[in-house]
Amino acid sequence: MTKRAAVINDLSSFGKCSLTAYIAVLSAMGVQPCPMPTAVLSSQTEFEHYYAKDLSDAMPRYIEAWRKNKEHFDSICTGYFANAVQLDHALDFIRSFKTNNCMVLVDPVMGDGGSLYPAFDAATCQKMRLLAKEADVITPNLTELCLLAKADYQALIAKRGVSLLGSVVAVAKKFSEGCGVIVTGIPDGRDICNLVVENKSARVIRRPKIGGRFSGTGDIFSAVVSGCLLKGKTLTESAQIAANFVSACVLDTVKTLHRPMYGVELEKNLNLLWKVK
Ligand code: PXL
Repeated sequence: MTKRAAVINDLSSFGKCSLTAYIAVLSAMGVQPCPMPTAVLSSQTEFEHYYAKDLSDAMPRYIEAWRKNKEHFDSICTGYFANAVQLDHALDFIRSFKTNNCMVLVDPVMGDGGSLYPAFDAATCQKMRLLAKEADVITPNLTELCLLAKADYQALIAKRGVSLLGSVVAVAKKFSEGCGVIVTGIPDGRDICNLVVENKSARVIRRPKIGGRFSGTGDIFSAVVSGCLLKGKTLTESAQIAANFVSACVLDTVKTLHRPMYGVELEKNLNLLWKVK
């Protein structure tokens, strides 16, 4: 039977992030995405003008309806939340629907480049820590890892090379307590690294850095990882496939006249995911 993933994330019309990324990626991988939108936005929040409709009130109603219909999920993936209350609803969701055969992936979307996104504050960070503790796998970027583990981002980023990666492994191990961690998008010279930390082991997945920062790449990465894990891949294999896919999308993007906040050339590369067995 086709596997199902509940995806708790926002729906942004421009930016190719969150639900638009997840729905495309999971569908291409033969997994049914079941979206629970946390908010609908005319575009992601980096655009100069955007409209956002908070769907906090809808979340408990989805949970109630899905509970009554006895729905089940092979995976639960969480992403962007518009406020701290939504994190309580997500915790409730996980406690209602997580079974032994259900993989929980928390992408602790909170910030990037050392700063928080507009909707986030200390209260949301604290709740995100609780949510991350429920996860089998988390996919923070460096900023988010530091927020989760209460580590100093500036001190970490000031280190370079082996020293930076070694320190990130130590922070990730301290926070994770058994869950798999992929720290995404760590800059290292001309490369961009993803660090897979699992059961005391650590692997670096290194790809050449192409262009600057693009909207949605973290969401595309996490979506590919969750699709791969549902296909039985290991965490390291999943991270490698996701890194290759994001690189292919970015490579196509920089060839064209592009605007980073509009995201990457996702659609024309989805065929690469059909082949993931
Ligand atoms: O890709 C992360 C993300 C998700 N959702 C919304 C965002 C962002 C990043 O800015 O604004 C609405």
